[in-house]
Amino acid sequence: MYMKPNLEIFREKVGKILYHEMDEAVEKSIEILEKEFFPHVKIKKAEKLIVVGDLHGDLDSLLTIIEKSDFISNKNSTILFLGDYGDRGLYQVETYFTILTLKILLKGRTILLRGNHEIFNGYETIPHDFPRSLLKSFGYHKAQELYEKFRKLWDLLPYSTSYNKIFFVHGGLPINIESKEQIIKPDDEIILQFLWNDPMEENGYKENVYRNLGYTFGPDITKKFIEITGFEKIVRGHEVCDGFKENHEGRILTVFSTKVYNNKKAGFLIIENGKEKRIML
Ligand SMILES: [Mn+2]
Repeated sequence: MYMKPNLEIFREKVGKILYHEMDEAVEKSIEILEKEFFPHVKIKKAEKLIVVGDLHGDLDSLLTIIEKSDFISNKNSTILFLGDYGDRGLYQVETYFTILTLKILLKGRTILLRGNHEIFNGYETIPHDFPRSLLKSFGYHKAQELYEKFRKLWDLLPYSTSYNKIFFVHGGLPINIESKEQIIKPDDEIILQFLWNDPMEENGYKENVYRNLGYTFGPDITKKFIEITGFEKIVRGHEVCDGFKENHEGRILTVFSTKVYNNKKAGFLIIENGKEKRIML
């Protein structure tokens, strides 16, 4: 393990990450996350918050964000990943290796939320080719061992976080929130919706037929959530768009940080001194 995360090393390691290096990264991350685990994490003292949406194995976008945001050298910055690290892209192993190294070396400044691709309660995503990318890198038996450890690691990732009046989650707002307590200690049904839900522009909710799981939720549900919790805005990932998308009169902001989808652009968000900066890659 390196003393300081070095972007050039992450680039040079493409295709060359050894089993024991990956295994060590996963084991150490589990150790840290076990001590930290809480379903909802409050970000307290970040002067600059860097928000990264879905990555899906897009190492290049990840390293570009780390570089452009000056995350490593700016000690007053925190990086928040909104989940969906593996599946789809060509560099899933490298992407995990990078974010886990950040978690290990800069743990207080690195937050990894859980996305729906960090399989929850056996609800598999389509695609789920992460096991195959482990297999390609490490061979059958070692890939299986590593995958078991990843499942353990995913169970230790928080479902949501907040920073001042902003609430962050991978998918969306549950349709049945009645108290703030349900956010701090969500049950399995709420967690599932945090990971899978999407906003829609008409009031009410519908079954999320596009995803086959969870719901789409309307502006009335967002309004109610804001009234109950006191948050003013929700930032999430999960949905394919050109970097950013607004719903519910700007109360919901989607951030999308991967270029693995054809013709889609990627972006990331910086929140500094109460101001939001949207940056395209
Ligand atoms: Mn997702």
